Amino acid sequence: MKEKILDLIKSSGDEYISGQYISEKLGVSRTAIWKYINALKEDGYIIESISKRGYKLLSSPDVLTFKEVKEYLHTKYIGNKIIHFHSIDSTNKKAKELASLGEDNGTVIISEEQIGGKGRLGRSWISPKYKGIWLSIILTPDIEPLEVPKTTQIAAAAVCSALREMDVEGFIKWPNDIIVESKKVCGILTEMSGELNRVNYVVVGIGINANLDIDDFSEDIKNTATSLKIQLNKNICRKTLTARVLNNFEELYDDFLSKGDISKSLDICRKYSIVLDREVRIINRNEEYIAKAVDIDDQGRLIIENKDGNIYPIISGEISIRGLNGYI
Ligand code: BT5
Repeated sequence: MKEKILDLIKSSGDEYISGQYISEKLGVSRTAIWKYINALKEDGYIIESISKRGYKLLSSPDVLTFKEVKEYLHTKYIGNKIIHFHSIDSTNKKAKELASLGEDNGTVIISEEQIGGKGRLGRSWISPKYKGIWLSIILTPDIEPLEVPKTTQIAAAAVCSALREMDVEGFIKWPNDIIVESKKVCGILTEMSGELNRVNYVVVGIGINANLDIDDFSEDIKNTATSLKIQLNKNICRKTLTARVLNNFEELYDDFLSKGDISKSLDICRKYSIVLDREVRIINRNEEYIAKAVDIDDQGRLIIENKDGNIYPIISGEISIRGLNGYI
């Protein structure tokens, strides 16, 4: 009911909408409407109420509910359903739970805060409340498990494109980081459930540091992490960025499913790669060595040339890469 009342108030634009009208239209008492309006105010909506005239929406909060994101979405199925939380341990964890119960392809889980946000290999991801975009997309593609890492490249290309639409010079640090001004602004965590030759579901987790302040980062990552707010010196609108990411993601993901290759995403990943043609430090479990990143192949693997001149691919997910100077 709260949602329906919000829809009505939104649809009346700059006009006041009377309590009487809402009451008749939705079949609820004036007292109940008043309670719902108060609940909306608690959610961050600024609603003016004037006796005898009614209610008018002055501003909506920058929350990432379906109601707030949908007007910027141009997708067919990604984000058709957004399951929104104010706080959760991890959107990836929730997405996996729901996917295993049969949640639809394209459903997106968003939380305003994660208290157990996850990075790769058991690392943690800092996700303070109302400051970032912490989301997970549920996908049920009919692809081979070996192809699943490609969705990380698709997501990286989608985030990079979304940032560039906003005139932010984002770069992709293969396989799963987006970098602005040499610091990490976004990380991607792709997880899957499947059998040897069958994918049950894929969860693509995307964390974007939108409006974090420097003190939101723990001491150990203050020098390597940044946010769009820190870079641009202003708050950014999280709901439009969320929609841009999902719009770009669907376009690139559909291209992959229809053509069977990720060439469109790879064009973006190569163009904005921050590792290609550079010497990189490769940290592979116990060993660490320096090599040159020479290409990203059609599978989305990083092709490196080691000091003996051997050229070989690295598969996403097994390796982290650190640059020689500082982090990248
Ligand atoms: C990643 O892992 O970069 C993947 C991060 C994915 C986060 C999203 S948020 C929505 C969804 N739900 C989840 O629970 N996760 C996904 P990795 O490459 O392993 O990088 C993790 C490392 O980045 C940490 O060990 C820290 O050093 C650093 N880090 C942690 N939080 C950060 C932040 N907010 N910004 C930049 N760096 C961060």
